[in-house]
Amino acid sequence: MLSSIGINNIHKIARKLKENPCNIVITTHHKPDGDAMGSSLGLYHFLKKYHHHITVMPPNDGGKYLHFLPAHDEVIFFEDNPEQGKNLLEQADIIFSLDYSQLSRVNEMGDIIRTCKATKIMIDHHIDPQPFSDYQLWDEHAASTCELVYHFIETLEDTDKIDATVATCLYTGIVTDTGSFRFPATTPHLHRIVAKLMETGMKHHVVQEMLFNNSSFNRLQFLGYCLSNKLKIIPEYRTAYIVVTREELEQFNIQTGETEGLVNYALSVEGVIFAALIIDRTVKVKLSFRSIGDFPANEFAGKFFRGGGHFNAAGGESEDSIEITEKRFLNALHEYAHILCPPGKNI
Ligand SMILES: [Mn+2]
Repeated sequence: MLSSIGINNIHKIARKLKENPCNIVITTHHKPDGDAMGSSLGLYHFLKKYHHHITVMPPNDGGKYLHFLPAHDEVIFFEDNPEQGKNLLEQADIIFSLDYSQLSRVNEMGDIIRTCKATKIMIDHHIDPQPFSDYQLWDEHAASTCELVYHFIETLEDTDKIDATVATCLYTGIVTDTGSFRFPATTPHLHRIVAKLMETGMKHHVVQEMLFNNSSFNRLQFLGYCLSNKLKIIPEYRTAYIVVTREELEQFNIQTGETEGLVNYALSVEGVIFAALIIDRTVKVKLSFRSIGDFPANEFAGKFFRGGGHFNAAGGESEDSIEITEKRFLNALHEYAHILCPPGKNI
Protein backbone atom coordinates (compact mmCIF):
# COMPACT_ATOMS: atom_id res chain seq x y z
CA MET A 1 0.00 0.00 0.00
CA LEU A 2 1.38 3.40 -0.97
CA SER A 3 0.78 5.52 2.04
CA SER A 4 2.48 8.25 3.92
CA ILE A 5 0.69 7.47 7.15
CA GLY A 6 3.81 5.76 8.45
CA ILE A 7 4.08 4.24 11.88
CA ASN A 8 5.43 7.44 13.48
CA ASN A 9 2.81 9.57 11.84
CA ILE A 10 -0.02 7.30 12.86
CA HIS A 11 1.00 7.64 16.51
CA LYS A 12 0.80 11.39 16.14
CA ILE A 13 -2.70 11.26 14.64
CA ALA A 14 -3.80 8.55 17.05
CA ARG A 15 -2.78 10.70 20.01
CA LYS A 16 -4.62 13.67 18.58
CA LEU A 17 -7.75 11.60 17.92
CA LYS A 18 -7.75 9.61 21.14
CA GLU A 19 -6.76 12.21 23.75
CA ASN A 20 -8.67 15.43 23.20
CA PRO A 21 -12.12 15.92 21.74
CA CYS A 22 -11.79 18.33 18.81
CA ASN A 23 -13.71 19.81 15.90
CA ILE A 24 -13.69 17.45 12.96
CA VAL A 25 -15.22 17.90 9.52
CA ILE A 26 -15.47 14.85 7.28
CA THR A 27 -15.74 15.81 3.61
CA THR A 28 -16.30 13.73 0.51
CA HIS A 29 -16.75 14.33 -3.22
CA HIS A 30 -19.74 16.02 -4.84
CA LYS A 31 -22.74 13.85 -5.67
CA PRO A 32 -21.44 11.31 -3.15
CA ASP A 33 -21.96 7.64 -3.99
CA GLY A 34 -22.27 4.68 -1.62
CA ASP A 35 -18.54 4.54 -0.92
CA ALA A 36 -18.32 8.29 -0.26
CA MET A 37 -21.27 8.38 2.16
CA GLY A 38 -20.49 4.95 3.66
CA SER A 39 -16.87 5.83 4.44
CA SER A 40 -17.81 9.29 5.78
CA LEU A 41 -20.57 8.05 8.07
CA GLY A 42 -18.60 4.95 9.08
CA LEU A 43 -15.70 7.14 10.20
CA TYR A 44 -18.20 9.53 11.85
CA HIS A 45 -19.72 6.78 14.03
CA PHE A 46 -16.26 5.47 14.92
CA LEU A 47 -14.85 8.90 15.89
CA LYS A 48 -18.01 9.71 17.90
CA LYS A 49 -16.76 7.17 20.45
CA TYR A 50 -14.00 9.66 21.31
CA HIS A 51 -16.54 12.46 21.93
CA HIS A 52 -15.36 14.71 19.13
CA HIS A 53 -17.61 17.33 17.63
CA ILE A 54 -18.00 15.99 14.11
CA THR A 55 -19.79 17.20 11.00
CA VAL A 56 -20.12 15.14 7.83
CA MET A 57 -20.23 17.66 4.98
CA PRO A 58 -20.25 16.67 1.29
CA PRO A 59 -20.78 19.50 -1.25
CA ASN A 60 -24.28 18.17 -2.07
CA ASP A 61 -26.62 15.20 -1.81
CA GLY A 62 -25.90 12.07 -3.86
CA GLY A 63 -29.44 10.74 -3.77
CA LYS A 64 -32.25 9.38 -1.64
CA TYR A 65 -31.07 5.78 -2.00
CA LEU A 66 -28.35 6.47 0.61
CA HIS A 67 -30.58 8.23 3.16
CA PHE A 68 -31.04 4.96 5.07
CA LEU A 69 -27.45 5.17 6.34
CA PRO A 70 -27.30 5.72 10.11
CA ALA A 71 -27.10 9.47 10.97
CA HIS A 72 -27.58 10.52 7.35
CA ASP A 73 -30.16 13.02 8.65
CA GLU A 74 -27.33 14.83 10.49
CA VAL A 75 -25.30 15.37 7.32
CA ILE A 76 -24.89 19.01 6.25
CA PHE A 77 -24.58 19.78 2.54
CA PHE A 78 -22.15 22.64 1.93
CA GLU A 79 -24.04 24.00 -1.07
CA ASP A 80 -27.27 24.36 0.97
CA ASN A 81 -25.57 26.87 3.27
CA PRO A 82 -22.07 27.87 2.10
CA GLU A 83 -21.57 30.44 4.89
CA GLN A 84 -22.17 27.88 7.64
CA GLY A 85 -20.04 25.38 5.72
CA LYS A 86 -17.16 27.83 5.42
CA ASN A 87 -17.28 28.52 9.17
CA LEU A 88 -17.25 24.82 9.97
CA LEU A 89 -14.18 24.27 7.78
CA GLU A 90 -12.37 27.31 9.15
CA GLN A 91 -13.01 26.28 12.75
CA ALA A 92 -12.08 22.63 12.22
CA ASP A 93 -9.02 21.14 13.94
CA ILE A 94 -9.03 18.15 11.58
CA ILE A 95 -10.53 17.76 8.11
CA PHE A 96 -10.86 14.34 6.55
CA SER A 97 -11.02 14.04 2.76
CA LEU A 98 -12.63 10.71 1.96
CA ASP A 99 -13.00 9.03 -1.43
CA TYR A 100 -11.38 11.94 -3.28
CA SER A 101 -7.84 13.24 -3.62
CA GLN A 102 -8.25 16.21 -5.94
CA LEU A 103 -9.80 19.41 -4.59
CA SER A 104 -11.74 19.97 -7.83
CA ARG A 105 -13.94 17.05 -6.71
CA VAL A 106 -15.46 19.13 -3.89
CA ASN A 107 -16.40 22.20 -5.98
CA GLU A 108 -16.22 25.52 -4.03
CA MET A 109 -15.19 23.73 -0.84
CA GLY A 110 -11.81 23.01 -2.45
CA ASP A 111 -10.33 26.49 -2.03
CA ILE A 112 -11.44 26.70 1.60
CA ILE A 113 -9.95 23.30 2.41
CA ARG A 114 -6.70 24.26 0.69
CA THR A 115 -6.23 27.41 2.79
CA CYS A 116 -7.77 26.65 6.19
CA LYS A 117 -5.60 25.84 9.20
CA ALA A 118 -6.90 22.35 10.02
CA THR A 119 -4.78 19.21 9.93
CA LYS A 120 -5.85 17.40 6.76
CA ILE A 121 -6.10 13.66 6.40
CA MET A 122 -6.85 12.16 2.98
CA ILE A 123 -8.08 8.57 2.66
CA ASP A 124 -8.73 7.54 -0.93
CA HIS A 125 -8.23 5.12 -3.82
CA HIS A 126 -8.51 7.35 -6.92
CA ILE A 127 -5.49 7.83 -9.16
CA ASP A 128 -3.40 11.04 -9.39
CA PRO A 129 -3.77 12.35 -5.84
CA GLN A 130 -2.91 16.02 -5.25
CA PRO A 131 -0.60 16.99 -2.39
CA PHE A 132 -3.05 19.10 -0.32
CA SER A 133 -3.20 16.97 2.84
CA ASP A 134 -0.86 16.50 5.82
CA TYR A 135 -1.46 12.75 6.03
CA GLN A 136 -2.44 10.35 3.30
CA LEU A 137 -3.78 6.84 3.39
CA TRP A 138 -3.98 6.22 -0.33
CA ASP A 139 -4.05 2.99 -2.30
CA GLU A 140 -5.23 2.86 -5.90
CA HIS A 141 -5.59 -0.91 -5.61
CA ALA A 142 -8.07 -0.74 -2.75
CA ALA A 143 -11.55 -1.74 -3.87
CA SER A 144 -13.17 1.06 -1.87
CA THR A 145 -12.42 3.91 0.51
CA CYS A 146 -14.47 2.03 3.12
CA GLU A 147 -11.83 -0.71 3.03
CA LEU A 148 -9.16 1.96 3.68
CA VAL A 149 -11.19 3.41 6.58
CA TYR A 150 -11.23 -0.10 8.02
CA HIS A 151 -7.41 -0.15 7.71
CA PHE A 152 -7.21 3.28 9.30
CA ILE A 153 -9.19 2.02 12.31
CA GLU A 154 -7.04 -1.11 12.35
CA THR A 155 -3.86 1.00 12.41
CA LEU A 156 -5.26 2.89 15.39
CA GLU A 157 -5.68 -0.56 17.04
CA ASP A 158 -9.36 0.13 17.46
CA THR A 159 -11.16 -2.58 15.46
CA ASP A 160 -12.98 -3.55 18.67
CA LYS A 161 -14.77 -0.20 18.36
CA ILE A 162 -16.34 -1.22 15.05
CA ASP A 163 -19.94 -1.90 16.01
CA ALA A 164 -22.93 -2.78 13.81
CA THR A 165 -23.52 0.90 12.99
CA VAL A 166 -19.96 1.52 11.78
CA ALA A 167 -20.07 -1.83 9.96
CA THR A 168 -23.35 -0.98 8.16
CA CYS A 169 -21.76 2.15 6.70
CA LEU A 170 -18.48 0.48 5.68
CA TYR A 171 -20.30 -2.52 4.19
CA THR A 172 -22.44 -0.17 2.06
CA GLY A 173 -19.37 1.38 0.41
CA ILE A 174 -17.69 -1.97 -0.13
CA VAL A 175 -20.80 -3.46 -1.78
CA THR A 176 -21.40 -0.47 -4.06
CA ASP A 177 -17.77 0.10 -5.13
CA THR A 178 -17.16 -3.58 -5.89
CA GLY A 179 -20.42 -4.00 -7.85
CA SER A 180 -21.55 -6.47 -5.16
CA PHE A 181 -18.13 -8.19 -5.05
CA ARG A 182 -17.96 -8.65 -8.84
CA PHE A 183 -15.10 -6.31 -9.79
CA PRO A 184 -11.47 -7.52 -10.04
CA ALA A 185 -10.35 -5.45 -7.01
CA THR A 186 -12.39 -7.81 -4.79
CA THR A 187 -9.79 -9.87 -2.91
CA PRO A 188 -9.81 -12.65 -0.32
CA HIS A 189 -8.54 -10.00 2.11
CA LEU A 190 -11.59 -7.84 1.40
CA HIS A 191 -13.90 -10.78 2.09
CA ARG A 192 -12.10 -11.26 5.43
CA ILE A 193 -12.79 -7.62 6.29
CA VAL A 194 -16.44 -8.13 5.33
CA ALA A 195 -16.56 -11.23 7.56
CA LYS A 196 -15.36 -9.07 10.46
CA LEU A 197 -18.01 -6.48 9.67
CA MET A 198 -20.70 -9.18 9.63
CA GLU A 199 -19.53 -10.48 13.01
CA THR A 200 -20.68 -7.20 14.57
CA GLY A 201 -24.28 -8.30 13.92
CA MET A 202 -24.66 -5.80 11.09
CA LYS A 203 -27.70 -6.67 8.99
CA HIS A 204 -26.14 -7.08 5.54
CA HIS A 205 -29.44 -8.23 4.00
CA VAL A 206 -31.10 -4.98 5.09
CA VAL A 207 -28.31 -2.96 3.43
CA GLN A 208 -28.80 -4.99 0.23
CA GLU A 209 -32.57 -4.41 0.41
CA MET A 210 -32.12 -0.66 0.85
CA LEU A 211 -29.57 -0.40 -1.97
CA PHE A 212 -31.06 -2.69 -4.57
CA ASN A 213 -34.75 -3.34 -3.82
CA ASN A 214 -35.77 0.22 -3.29
CA SER A 215 -36.44 1.61 -6.77
CA SER A 216 -39.25 4.05 -7.34
CA PHE A 217 -41.86 2.93 -9.88
CA ASN A 218 -40.76 5.83 -12.11
CA ARG A 219 -37.17 4.69 -12.04
CA LEU A 220 -38.08 1.17 -13.13
CA GLN A 221 -40.23 2.50 -15.97
CA PHE A 222 -37.35 4.78 -16.97
CA LEU A 223 -34.99 1.80 -16.92
CA GLY A 224 -37.36 -0.19 -19.15
CA TYR A 225 -37.65 2.76 -21.51
CA CYS A 226 -33.86 3.18 -21.74
CA LEU A 227 -33.27 -0.51 -22.39
CA SER A 228 -36.03 -0.69 -25.05
CA ASN A 229 -35.51 2.61 -26.83
CA LYS A 230 -32.15 4.11 -25.98
CA LEU A 231 -29.56 1.36 -25.74
CA LYS A 232 -27.31 1.34 -28.79
CA ILE A 233 -24.73 -1.29 -29.64
CA ILE A 234 -21.70 -0.81 -31.87
CA PRO A 235 -20.68 -4.43 -32.49
CA GLU A 236 -17.46 -3.59 -34.36
CA TYR A 237 -16.23 -1.67 -31.32
CA ARG A 238 -17.68 -4.01 -28.69
CA THR A 239 -19.27 -0.88 -27.22
CA ALA A 240 -22.77 -0.14 -25.91
CA TYR A 241 -24.14 3.23 -24.84
CA ILE A 242 -27.25 5.08 -23.75
CA VAL A 243 -28.03 8.76 -24.38
CA VAL A 244 -30.63 10.40 -22.10
CA THR A 245 -32.08 13.83 -22.86
CA ARG A 246 -33.27 16.41 -20.35
CA GLU A 247 -36.86 15.91 -21.53
CA GLU A 248 -36.65 12.19 -20.78
CA LEU A 249 -35.34 12.85 -17.26
CA GLU A 250 -38.30 15.18 -16.70
CA GLN A 251 -40.82 12.84 -18.30
CA PHE A 252 -39.95 10.08 -15.79
CA ASN A 253 -39.26 12.51 -12.92
CA ILE A 254 -35.77 11.10 -12.43
CA GLN A 255 -33.99 12.45 -9.34
CA THR A 256 -30.28 12.69 -8.50
CA GLY A 257 -28.86 9.21 -7.91
CA GLU A 258 -31.61 7.42 -9.85
CA THR A 259 -29.47 6.96 -12.97
CA GLU A 260 -26.85 5.20 -10.81
CA GLY A 261 -26.15 1.75 -12.23
CA LEU A 262 -27.81 2.36 -15.61
CA VAL A 263 -24.47 2.21 -17.44
CA ASN A 264 -23.88 -1.28 -16.04
CA TYR A 265 -26.83 -2.61 -18.07
CA ALA A 266 -25.07 -1.47 -21.24
CA LEU A 267 -21.88 -3.18 -20.06
CA SER A 268 -23.77 -6.40 -19.32
CA VAL A 269 -24.55 -7.02 -23.02
CA GLU A 270 -22.76 -10.17 -24.17
CA GLY A 271 -19.39 -9.36 -25.76
CA VAL A 272 -19.42 -5.67 -24.81
CA ILE A 273 -16.22 -4.43 -23.15
CA PHE A 274 -16.92 -0.69 -23.05
CA ALA A 275 -20.12 1.11 -22.06
CA ALA A 276 -21.14 4.74 -21.72
CA LEU A 277 -24.08 6.66 -20.31
CA ILE A 278 -24.46 10.18 -21.70
CA ILE A 279 -26.93 12.38 -19.81
CA ASP A 280 -28.00 15.94 -20.49
CA ARG A 281 -27.90 17.52 -17.01
CA THR A 282 -28.97 21.10 -16.28
CA VAL A 283 -25.68 22.85 -17.00
CA LYS A 284 -23.44 20.26 -18.65
CA VAL A 285 -23.65 16.90 -20.34
CA LYS A 286 -22.35 14.21 -17.97
CA LEU A 287 -20.74 10.98 -19.12
CA SER A 288 -20.18 7.74 -17.20
CA PHE A 289 -17.88 5.05 -18.53
CA ARG A 290 -17.45 1.40 -17.57
CA SER A 291 -15.14 -1.17 -19.09
CA ILE A 292 -14.09 -4.77 -18.74
CA GLY A 293 -10.48 -5.92 -18.93
CA ASP A 294 -7.80 -3.76 -20.51
CA PHE A 295 -9.83 -0.83 -21.85
CA PRO A 296 -8.69 2.28 -19.91
CA ALA A 297 -11.98 4.07 -19.14
CA ASN A 298 -10.17 6.73 -17.07
CA GLU A 299 -7.70 7.56 -19.86
CA PHE A 300 -10.57 7.80 -22.38
CA ALA A 301 -12.50 10.10 -20.02
CA GLY A 302 -9.46 12.30 -19.41
CA LYS A 303 -8.46 12.57 -23.06
CA PHE A 304 -11.85 13.51 -24.50
CA PHE A 305 -14.20 14.61 -21.71
CA ARG A 306 -12.12 16.39 -19.02
CA GLY A 307 -12.73 13.51 -16.63
CA GLY A 308 -11.02 10.62 -14.94
CA GLY A 309 -11.57 7.96 -12.33
CA HIS A 310 -10.61 4.31 -12.08
CA PHE A 311 -9.26 2.14 -14.89
CA ASN A 312 -12.61 0.37 -15.40
CA ALA A 313 -15.01 3.03 -14.06
CA ALA A 314 -14.70 6.69 -14.89
CA GLY A 315 -16.67 9.84 -15.65
CA GLY A 316 -16.42 13.03 -17.63
CA GLU A 317 -18.35 16.05 -18.85
CA SER A 318 -19.00 18.11 -21.94
CA GLU A 319 -20.24 21.63 -22.53
CA ASP A 320 -21.43 20.80 -26.05
CA SER A 321 -25.02 19.87 -26.85
CA ILE A 322 -26.05 16.28 -26.26
CA GLU A 323 -26.05 15.63 -30.03
CA ILE A 324 -22.53 16.96 -30.50
CA THR A 325 -21.33 15.13 -27.38
CA GLU A 326 -22.65 11.86 -28.81
CA LYS A 327 -20.80 12.52 -32.09
CA ARG A 328 -17.59 13.32 -30.22
CA PHE A 329 -17.98 10.11 -28.23
CA LEU A 330 -18.37 8.06 -31.42
CA ASN A 331 -15.34 9.76 -33.00
CA ALA A 332 -13.28 9.16 -29.89
CA LEU A 333 -13.95 5.42 -30.15
CA HIS A 334 -11.97 5.34 -33.43
CA GLU A 335 -8.84 6.36 -31.55
CA TYR A 336 -9.15 3.28 -29.37
CA ALA A 337 -9.90 0.89 -32.24
CA HIS A 338 -6.70 -1.04 -31.49
CA ILE A 339 -8.17 -2.12 -28.14
CA LEU A 340 -11.88 -2.10 -29.01
CA CYS A 341 -11.65 -4.07 -32.25
CA PRO A 342 -8.48 -6.09 -32.56
CA PRO A 343 -8.70 -8.41 -35.61
CA GLY A 344 -11.41 -11.04 -35.31
CA LYS A 345 -12.88 -9.69 -32.07
CA ASN A 346 -16.05 -7.84 -33.10
CA ILE A 347 -19.35 -9.17 -31.75
MN1 LIG B 1 -14.75 4.90 -3.91
